[in-house]
Amino acid sequence: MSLSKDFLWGGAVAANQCEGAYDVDGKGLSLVDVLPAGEERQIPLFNPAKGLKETFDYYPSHESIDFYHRYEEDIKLFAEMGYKVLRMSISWPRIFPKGDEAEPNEQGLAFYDKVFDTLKAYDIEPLVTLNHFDTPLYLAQEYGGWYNRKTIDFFVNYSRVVFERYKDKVKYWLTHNEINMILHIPYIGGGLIIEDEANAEQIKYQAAHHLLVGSSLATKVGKEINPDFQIGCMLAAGEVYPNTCHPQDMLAALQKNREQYIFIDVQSRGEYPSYSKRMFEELGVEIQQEQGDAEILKAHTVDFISFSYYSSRLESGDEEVNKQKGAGNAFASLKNPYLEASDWGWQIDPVGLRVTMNQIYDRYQKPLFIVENGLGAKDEVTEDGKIHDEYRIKYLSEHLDQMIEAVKDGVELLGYTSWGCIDLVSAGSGEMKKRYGFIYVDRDNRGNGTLDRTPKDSFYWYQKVIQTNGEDLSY
Ligand code: P53
Repeated sequence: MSLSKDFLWGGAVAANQCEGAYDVDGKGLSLVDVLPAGEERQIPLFNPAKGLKETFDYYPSHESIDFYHRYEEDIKLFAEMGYKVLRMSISWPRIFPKGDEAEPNEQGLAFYDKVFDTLKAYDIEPLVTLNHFDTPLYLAQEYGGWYNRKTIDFFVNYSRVVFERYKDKVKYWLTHNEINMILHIPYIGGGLIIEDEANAEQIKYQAAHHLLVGSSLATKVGKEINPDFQIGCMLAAGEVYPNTCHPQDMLAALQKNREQYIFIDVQSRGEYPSYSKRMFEELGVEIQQEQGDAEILKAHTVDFISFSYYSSRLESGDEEVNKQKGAGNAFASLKNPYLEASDWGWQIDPVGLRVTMNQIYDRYQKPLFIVENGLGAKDEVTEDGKIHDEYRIKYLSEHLDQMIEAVKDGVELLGYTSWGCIDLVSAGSGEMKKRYGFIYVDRDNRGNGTLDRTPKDSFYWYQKVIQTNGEDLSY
């Protein structure tokens, strides 16, 4: 048997993409609550300052898949698949509607008590992200989001409240989702509304510094409240390959990889890496640190490294060649001739998962947790009322196969949660039709549909995978 018997199999969702109930029981507005779907969403170019003055006719997050009212039914289905873990997030503005209040919203706290109690009834361990693209909108508008150092205090206060409240119900925590995404989608990653493009790098890296200090301070507080907490960081991963074996391409790939790893280097090793000095100089970035920041970062590092993996990427050392990069994803990449791509242009590379896992483990030597992986695809309900999603099964089977190879290579892996285990709103495009789930949700891009849940073929396949602890990936 390749995986340990307590391997944590499960799925992942995020509050901002599944809960809906956007203004119910005292919740404040989240960053995504003012974003429309489709073309107009324009991540990372969307300007919410402008968006707020306009009104869009449809906001996908307002109702989403209504997990807020349907969590019992959904968790029951997760249990039927055999989940050992559910990765989820707490909506910060449900607990602190504006973000800067002294006292939390009790109704928000009560909701997550009910969710955790339901999970416990099915023996499903929660893995909870404190900040999954969910800084309160008010903090973005009034304070400038994470660019403002005060946001650290608001975040730590919020973290303290939820750690205290759920200290006996939750053991596994992540601080910020995909911390490096602040460089690519600064609005949903950090509540940054960047009007001064010339200063964009400075703003993003300064905000990232605040995310890092906030993460370390939250880790400190968490460990004081319950020393048994396991607190991790979260990287949007995917190895960057050189476009050719030209040495300049190799160098460019190395540098692109460092752009991803830089924040995890801090969260795992406790200090900015040696290459950061030159990198910041060349970017014209000067990070304002306060006295004591270095000590805080050093003292409160993470217990494990979690990451999302959808695709590898390709980089050239020749700027002319890099101009051919396709958007497809918030991560622009050159086209890899050896790979096929999803309907949304994300290149499919199962071996890249094995490569990425080995790279991360070589670098940090801490346990890993794959907390997102999956295929966003269009599904069709056939006449028999079913969803035959063999393309998704194929994608997942090939990735799990490579995941197991990496474990055989010696990588320590705590668990695997596929992304969007139930269909939910896409972060990048706001669409419903970009589906990742084992469970189909009847809802379209315009918010039509019954919201009924139907297990897809992949549901029964994943059930078998979990039952056999990954021994049987066949389909
Ligand atoms: P969607 C790209 C763009 C936006 C968010 O993405 C992303 C990525 C991929 O790295 O990150 C994660 O929904 C994120 C999830 C998100 C998922 O990727 O655009 O943590 O919230 O839904 C998939 O297809």
